[in-house]
Amino acid sequence: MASPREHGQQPVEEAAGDQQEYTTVLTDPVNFNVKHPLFSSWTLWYDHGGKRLTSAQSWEQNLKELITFDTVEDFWGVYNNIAKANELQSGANYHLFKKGIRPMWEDTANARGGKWVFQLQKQRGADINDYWLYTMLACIGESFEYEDEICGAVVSLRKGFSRLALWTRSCGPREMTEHIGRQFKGLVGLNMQIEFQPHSDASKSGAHGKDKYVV
Ligand code: MGP
Repeated sequence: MASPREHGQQPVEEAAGDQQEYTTVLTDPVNFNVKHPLFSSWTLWYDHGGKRLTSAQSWEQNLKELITFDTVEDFWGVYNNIAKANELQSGANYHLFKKGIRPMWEDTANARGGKWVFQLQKQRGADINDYWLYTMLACIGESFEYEDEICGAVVSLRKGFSRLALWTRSCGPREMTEHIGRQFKGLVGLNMQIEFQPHSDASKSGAHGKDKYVV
């Protein structure tokens, strides 16, 4: 079981391996041009859904890697210059994943994992933008106690509804997975039941129906 990270605990200095000091905008108060580093680099992917897919390979061919960023400023630069989630065409998805994790079940980081998921009806179109933004901020801000469990998130536009999913590295223990689900709801301000689905069920590779939780 992964151990929870204390909120606000900052691994950057350890990772740097020396006594490096934090760099902030105040480091250069004249030029005021220092960017705020994220804990990790994140990659935004897009797929348009498009034509009916017949194989894992053709599904993957639809995936486009848009950009990787590792600062707060670059995140907002991307966010402010791409289509909002509710402007995507039906069938399309944005995927935001830690750099190095492909947004697919087959990636080793996802292969034994699953997703916390909820749907909104189409008439709540604008709400999905807020939920997607709060989800991305929770991810890049590494706000989850079981941070190592978080692989990424996906927003999906479909006919009549939209869907948001938080992908985790594993499906348990139950206590940990449910904790992540409850924290996800709190961080995005969601007041409805959400469901956990193991990827093995979605991919039908050994679907077993267990590890299905609700919070
Ligand atoms: P989906 O978009 O996650 O489900 O997957 P949805 O929205 O219920 O279905 P849709 O038809 O309305 O889009 C749709 C299909 O995309 C799956 O049945 C797979 O064929 C393919 N697919 C999706 N994902 C996330 C993966 C993946 O990670 N790997 C592979 N190989 N195929 C995937």
